[in-house]
Amino acid sequence: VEASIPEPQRAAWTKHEFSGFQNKEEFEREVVRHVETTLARSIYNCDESAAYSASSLAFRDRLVQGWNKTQQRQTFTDSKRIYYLSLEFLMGRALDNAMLNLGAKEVAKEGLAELGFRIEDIVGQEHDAALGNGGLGRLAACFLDSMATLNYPAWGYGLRYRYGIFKQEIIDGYQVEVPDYWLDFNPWEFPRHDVTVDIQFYGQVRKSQDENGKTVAIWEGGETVTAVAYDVPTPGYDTPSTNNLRLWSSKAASGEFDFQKFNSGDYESSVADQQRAETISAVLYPNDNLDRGKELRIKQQYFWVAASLYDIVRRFKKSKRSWNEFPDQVAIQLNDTHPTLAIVELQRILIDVEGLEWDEAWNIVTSTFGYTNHTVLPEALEKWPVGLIQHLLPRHLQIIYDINLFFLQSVEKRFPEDRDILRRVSIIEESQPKMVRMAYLAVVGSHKVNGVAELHSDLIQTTIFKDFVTIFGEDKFTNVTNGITPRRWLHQANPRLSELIASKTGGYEFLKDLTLLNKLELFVDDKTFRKEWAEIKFANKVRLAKYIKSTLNVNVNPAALFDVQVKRIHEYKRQQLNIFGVIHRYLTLKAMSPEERKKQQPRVSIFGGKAAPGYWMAKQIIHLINNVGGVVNQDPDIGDLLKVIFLEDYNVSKAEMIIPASDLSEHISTAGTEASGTSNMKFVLNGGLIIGTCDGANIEITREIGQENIFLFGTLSEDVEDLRHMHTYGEHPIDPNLAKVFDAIQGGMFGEPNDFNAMISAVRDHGDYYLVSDDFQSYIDTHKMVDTEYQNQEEWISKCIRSVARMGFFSSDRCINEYAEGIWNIEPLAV
Ligand code: 475
Repeated sequence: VEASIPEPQRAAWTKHEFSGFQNKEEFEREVVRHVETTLARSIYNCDESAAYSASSLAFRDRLVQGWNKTQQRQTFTDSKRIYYLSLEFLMGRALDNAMLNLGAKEVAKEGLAELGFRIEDIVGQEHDAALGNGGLGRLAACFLDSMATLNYPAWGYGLRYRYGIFKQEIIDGYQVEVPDYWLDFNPWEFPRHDVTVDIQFYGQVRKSQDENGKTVAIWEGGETVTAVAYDVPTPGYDTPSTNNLRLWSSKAASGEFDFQKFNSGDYESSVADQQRAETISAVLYPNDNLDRGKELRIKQQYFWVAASLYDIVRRFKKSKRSWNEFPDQVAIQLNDTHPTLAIVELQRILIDVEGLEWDEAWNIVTSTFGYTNHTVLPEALEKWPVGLIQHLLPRHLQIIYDINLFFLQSVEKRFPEDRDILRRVSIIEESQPKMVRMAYLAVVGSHKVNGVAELHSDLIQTTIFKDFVTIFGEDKFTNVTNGITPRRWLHQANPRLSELIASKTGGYEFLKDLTLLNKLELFVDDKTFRKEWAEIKFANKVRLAKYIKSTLNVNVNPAALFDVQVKRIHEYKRQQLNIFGVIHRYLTLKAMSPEERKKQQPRVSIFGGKAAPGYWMAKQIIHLINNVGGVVNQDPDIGDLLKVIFLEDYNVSKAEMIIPASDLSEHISTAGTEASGTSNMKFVLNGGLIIGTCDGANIEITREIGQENIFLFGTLSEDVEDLRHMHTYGEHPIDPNLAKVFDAIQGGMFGEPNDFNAMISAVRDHGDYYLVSDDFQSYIDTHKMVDTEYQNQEEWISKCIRSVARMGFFSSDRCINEYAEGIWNIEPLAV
């Protein structure tokens, strides 16, 4: 690296190498320097916000060291890189993570203390980076952490939304959405005003002849928007490796801030053009597991994909290799179908710009891409009207048609007697209007397709992609069960538990090899260990109880069983089943004599999660939860026996506080609907047990930790179809206990009954698609078992410890190694 500096200047450049702070003294010096110079503030009125800013800048300086080295090394060794394309990166806070990954949290803690601050308060100043909705976006963030920790040469590519997921406020029991403007002060991004790409939209395609007489397509006209790169360093744990997350921001192309309009005095309309361009990266679509088919959304997708590919191709071309080496240098992973246009865009670059033949180009394309599916819900599968793509990206539509033509020709040749198969597998759905099926395009254009848990990977191979398995063979389809980073979800969220585990497993090695947790099994019967374990859980519950008191002014008893369901609100995730179960519990308690009540296990039912702003039923569920809380929490007959809490604005940093405080968490989706779930893993890793259905990763968690350590209930996925059929065409009596719950709601016990008509009729009158009534009895029976088992605290703690000891499989490090070996074909590159 040094050799690239010309000899006469080399000494001057290298003698000034800056290495950030190395100890407490130097950390303090850097904080003070940043307060005074970078922030231009007086050190005599430095508040927590300024202390956060200065600490972040001090850590950022350190990150940049490793980041530059990592990038230089990747460039000089010219090794294969993985590019992870995701429309969402739900990163949460960065400072605490940087401190821990760099191993400098103690230094910072002591330094901040000497400067008069508590580190928790400083870390708590940070605004979450919330560029995601839920599971898919948080998975991308865990993957970045693992890819850096394992020293893989990896880049993330995403959009730099000006507004992340909205902030949720609960007003009179209703969700209200407030915009999340988060960029006021963001020390974690580096604007690269010199790294820009002009992205074309609209226009026309003209056929022409090149100098060899070959017909070529020329895409011209339309409008141009400029993508500007913003880089975010993403550090690994206990390694200098620091990868890059490149987020694109849109602005008007420089020629576009139109001098003609400007000169002709049309200043206002030229500003309007500017703003229109900036709209592309303005806001994250707030839908989880739902595709609404908005034009701006596909503009976002193309804008981001085209800028990223231009960047990737530019980097590849510097190596002067031949095009057939592209897949040896570049792997691109599609996080769901959102970046599927990348397949078309690369094919376009190769044939229209670089002049390759179709087949050669298509080989390169399909060897480069891998596609991860995250959902089988029909309403989430992306489809775009042909007419919209024709208008927005006319050349891409032609290429999509050609991809489809060649694909269908090959299918027809192989299955000449199947009259229906072409219609079924066509990338173009012959509906009114015609639609482009993005998942099919992603399958056809990738060399590997994976689901995110075993059941889900089996399901996609037997349902939505069944024909494609026949056509391409089983080897193209695989499973990579999701994982979570133990750095954030154990070490950062639950430092005391992490420390206790370290004391028993031989230090913090388990954070890099999570299977070392199995050493904990040796201590299951160790009295003092169990006591410390229980104390940590209790302390985490006390902290959450204080938070509940300070935000909702409800007193909850930290000795009660904390029963938690926090995730996006969705009918398939069945928060309605949970709240109906809570109402059943309330009715049961009310019907008891005071003596009988005294024998009951006290509970706190804790909910949290956002509803998509247009998802009316989900909002009704939130409203019911809040109204039930309003009644139950005031009821003197009930006291500590039951409290119902809705925590506002669930996000990554709140998850870090809530998850370690759970005794029991709920993962109760209708079987076959939750692709994997990842919070299930986080809860178990933090010493909580699960009540869940046989769905997603719950099944593999059960296999790993043992079925005696999990509370499973409900319909199995293979029986769901038959039950739904019965609901529609046969008898469908409502479960009698559920009917009593409905009566209570409709009798006005929880406020205006009409507010909840839709929730009840979905079950009673509209076929109960999510099987709430079918699963109700087994759900409440299983909760009864939970109550009984919780009374035996010794046995409960043993189950928790054994479960944690067996969770090694669910590290996202394992998951990334599987991708690296089975899909990306890349090797680690230590700095
Ligand atoms: C699954 N989001 C979880 C998680 O694999 C799984 C879809 C369309 C539009 C916008 N957002 C989406 C998802 O599909 C999504 O978040 N899926 C989730 O991916 C990670 O653990 O079961 O629901």
